[in-house]
Amino acid sequence: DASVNDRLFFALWPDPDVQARLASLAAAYEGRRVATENLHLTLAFLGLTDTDRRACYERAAQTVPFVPFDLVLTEVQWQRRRGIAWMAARGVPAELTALVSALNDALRKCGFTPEARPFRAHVTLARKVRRGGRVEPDPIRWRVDRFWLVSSQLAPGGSRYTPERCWPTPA
Ligand code: 2AM
Repeated sequence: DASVNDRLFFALWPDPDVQARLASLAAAYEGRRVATENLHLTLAFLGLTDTDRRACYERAAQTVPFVPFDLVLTEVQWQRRRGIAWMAARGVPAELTALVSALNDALRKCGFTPEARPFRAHVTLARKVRRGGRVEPDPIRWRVDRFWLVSSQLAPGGSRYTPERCWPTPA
């Protein structure tokens, strides 16, 4: 049963409108562009997770305080060394920093080891990009009112991401 060991991560999931705007910026890059419906912002990467651990992560997510916020994505950056193009925000809202920190704290109780590097809010647009630059397009304003547990499936055309559950849980 493939669902016993899913690759999971917590993420902010843009609505289709924001995904389409991100995709139109990704289109400027030659390389392996992230499929429009896969564009997202990772909060915590959990990796291969069994059902017990997953249940613990889901209970942990339930305890995380969430305050809605606007994320304004302002710049597209490209790094030659890693061959990655991504979009980021000049200023990360305090609510987002607090969310990641509370989420990591809650997940620790399930045995999760958070990323040691500081959190850098970004949406990966394309990989294996050999040419690029830094641009400041019209900012993308993204209203964030929940966060998601997402599973990743390997598919012939590349990974496919499925947002599975969100918090705060819809009324
Ligand atoms: P990235 O966009 O910066 O590559 C799904 O793989 C998501 O989890 C991606 O957004 C990816 O970030 C993120 N991620 C973080 N750590 C990862 C890891 N060790 N392996 C794969 N993906 C990771």
